[in-house]
Amino acid sequence: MSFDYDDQNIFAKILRGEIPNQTVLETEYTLAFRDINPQAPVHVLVIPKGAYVTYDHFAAEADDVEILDFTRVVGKLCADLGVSTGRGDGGHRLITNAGRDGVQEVPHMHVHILGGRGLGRMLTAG
Ligand code: DGP
Repeated sequence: MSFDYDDQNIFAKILRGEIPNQTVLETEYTLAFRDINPQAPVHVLVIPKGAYVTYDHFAAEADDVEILDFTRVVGKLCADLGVSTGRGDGGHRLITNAGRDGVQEVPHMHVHILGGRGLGRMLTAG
């Protein structure tokens, strides 16, 4: 399996500092920032700094340290943003759209953290 990464995508430009973002958390391997078009009171995007198109690309080719860091950042953010499932917080939904059928808009791997209100059923038709 091979994955083609387009380094002109918006998130690559954000990582290069060419486009501003509202950073929530940054580590050596991972960046988290506010979605420009929030769909819920909490809507944060988490991206690896490496050049990965989709989650399956990341899972296949990222180093263990990148995957560990990304996973820990998502967990820390859920707590920091008040959408954990611990401490009586209300919980959250993680979404990672991939490819054509996943209706992925930006071809740099990202996970949406959504929460702060009831999010309804997972999928709607169409
Ligand atoms: P998707 O690829 O469909 O999972 O969604 C991409 C998301 O990225 C979408 O919710 C809007 C957001 N987005 C697009 N362009 C920008 C941008 O320039 N800055 C920020 N912060 N978010 C963006």
